[in-house]
Amino acid sequence: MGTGRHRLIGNPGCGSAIVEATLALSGLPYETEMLEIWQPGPERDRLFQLNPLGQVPVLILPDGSVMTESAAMVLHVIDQAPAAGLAPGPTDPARPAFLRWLIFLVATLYPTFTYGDDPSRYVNEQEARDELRAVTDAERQRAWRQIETGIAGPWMLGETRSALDLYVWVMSHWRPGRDWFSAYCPKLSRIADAVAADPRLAAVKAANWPAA
Ligand SMILES: N[C@@H](CCC(=O)N[C@@H](CS)C(=O)NCC(=O)O)C(=O)O
Repeated sequence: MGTGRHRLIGNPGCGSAIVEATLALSGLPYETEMLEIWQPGPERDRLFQLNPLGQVPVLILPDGSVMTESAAMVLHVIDQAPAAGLAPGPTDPARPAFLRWLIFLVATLYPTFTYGDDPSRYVNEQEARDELRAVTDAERQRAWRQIETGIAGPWMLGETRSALDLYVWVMSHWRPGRDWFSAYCPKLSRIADAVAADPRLAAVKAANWPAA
């Protein structure tokens, strides 16, 4: 059964914040439902019913259908709100770079968290777990540095703001953290700061990082 608006399932500070920020800037009506995803219980059970991977974000569309994968959601929201300035249009010269970095963020960078956050899911020995954490942390830093080198600023797409900047903002809160970005990726650090200062995102910021 549809509710007439998009319903975002998430957890504060998680990747759901990327989609929440995208929805906030889109002007589309939406609601959020924050679930306890890390501890066993009915909320985590609900998440697994919606997404067999047990990951947020999950987006329930107005017709009641369920979507997973943040990049798919971002592209879907952009389709629904093409005038919101969240991505260069199909014929814009900046479009290929938008697609490239969007896929890079979810296919190269995000999995370093998937495999590094809880290595005990994948390997048994403590030594192997420590190694898996270390190599995924190193791969992530390499990926961020590649982006840093590949962009001109002030935004991910130069003069064109886009949803890519929202990924940078949210993910800059995660390992290796804001201080590392300031030290090694100053362009990305400035993007994160500029997005954080956007008054249209004040509610998203307060909901996801209440102490910040
Ligand atoms: N490819 C997914 C990755 C989503 C993901 O890894 N989400 C994390 C939170 S940031 C999660 O739900 N982790 C919980 C778990 O793995 O148990 C996307 O882009 O949406």
